[in-house]
Amino acid sequence: MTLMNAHPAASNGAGQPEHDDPELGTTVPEIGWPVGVVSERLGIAAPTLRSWDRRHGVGPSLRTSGNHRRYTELDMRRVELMSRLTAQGVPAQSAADSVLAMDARSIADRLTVNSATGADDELLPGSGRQDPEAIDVDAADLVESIVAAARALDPRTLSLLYRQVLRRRDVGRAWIEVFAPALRRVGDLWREGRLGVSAEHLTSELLQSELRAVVRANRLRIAGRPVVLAGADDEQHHLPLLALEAELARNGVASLFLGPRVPSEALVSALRESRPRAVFLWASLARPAVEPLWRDLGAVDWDLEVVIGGPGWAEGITVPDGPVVLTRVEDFGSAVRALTSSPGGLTR
Ligand code: B12
Repeated sequence: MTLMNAHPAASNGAGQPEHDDPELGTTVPEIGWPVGVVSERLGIAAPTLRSWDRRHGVGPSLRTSGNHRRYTELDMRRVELMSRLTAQGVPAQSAADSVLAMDARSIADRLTVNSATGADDELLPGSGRQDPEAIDVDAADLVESIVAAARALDPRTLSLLYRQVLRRRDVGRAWIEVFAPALRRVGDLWREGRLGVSAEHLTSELLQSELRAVVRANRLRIAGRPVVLAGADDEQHHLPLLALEAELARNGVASLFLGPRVPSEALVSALRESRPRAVFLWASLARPAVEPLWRDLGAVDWDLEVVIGGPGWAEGITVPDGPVVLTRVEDFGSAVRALTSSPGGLTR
């Protein structure tokens, strides 16, 4: 295979690639790496690598005679640093500008500093510790980076971004400022046919594990009678429940997490067994005002606050006379307040 250098100044004129070795300070011949190997070695999806090359000029500086792209070791270091910066939420173009302005030594130094502090994944999200290396990036840029990583089906960057967000913000702010807007963008792109269902699944699956990590990190704080969290019957969306579970855990409030798609009968029987003071029910998809659940709550014989949230709940829901109080909440903060304070509902 003959390799040609895309930057003529760096070629030895014999088609033999060469580069300045930052360690040795000399010019030595080298072979380049194809995109698949770089992708595997650095854990960055090949479409992301191609997009960084095409859109931002951070890519392979060599080409084979067959015009296949080949990365040098320095190209790979550039890409690695670009990946770390975008994972911290730095917009791709700014990350590319920084990386391209740095010489080999500065790139190597920067990568060493980042690995030494374990900036990638050492600190537990939501544990109260903050990553001193993390840059406090604008929420809009983080949303953009999350959506770009979702579209590129890039799990590593997505996870790093989620962790980065949770290191700098508590769960409530993270949800309101970054996660919910990113989810809405993903949902809109999916509806317009501009993003596949696999990207939507990846976005939500990885977010689920990061939110659960917050619960794990706070497990020693949690005590007391749990509140119940559940999705409405046939309702598959349950990320808001996971975000609530995480924020409640940070506040030391225990929850009994029943997950998505909880049929009315199963819910009422779990409520009767655990006798919580409050239950939160989420619905994204539209539901009728009259459904078995509201009638079945007639079986409740203790003071129970039923808090409902999400765009799916109909107007005009009524619950049987008795100890059940129904409260509708419009946002994350109100849901947390309703579940952490003593009962007192709005409608009946
Ligand atoms: C992730 C996702 C999925 C994942 C769910 C994974 C999971 N574990 O939750 C998967 C891939 C499984 C999925 C499946 C489906 N999905 Co979906 N999904 C989403 C997505 C992108 C995010 C859902 C979410 O968490 N939303 C929560 C927050 C971010 O959004 P919100 O509800 O609009 O927030 C409003 C309020 O609720 C409030 N708010 C925000 N956060 C919080 C938190 C709390 C606690 C409170 C009280 C309020 C609150 O603020 C907003 C108003 O300003 C949404 C997009 C969207 N806009 O929601 C689509 C979306 C909800 N899905 C949609 C659809 C159509 C489906 C499917 C029917 C697709 C299909 N044909 O199979 C199925 C549903 C199957 C079922 N029976 O439930 C549509 C629903 C349209 C509609 N209104 O009917 C949406 C809106 C996408 C779209 N733009 O069209 N989905």
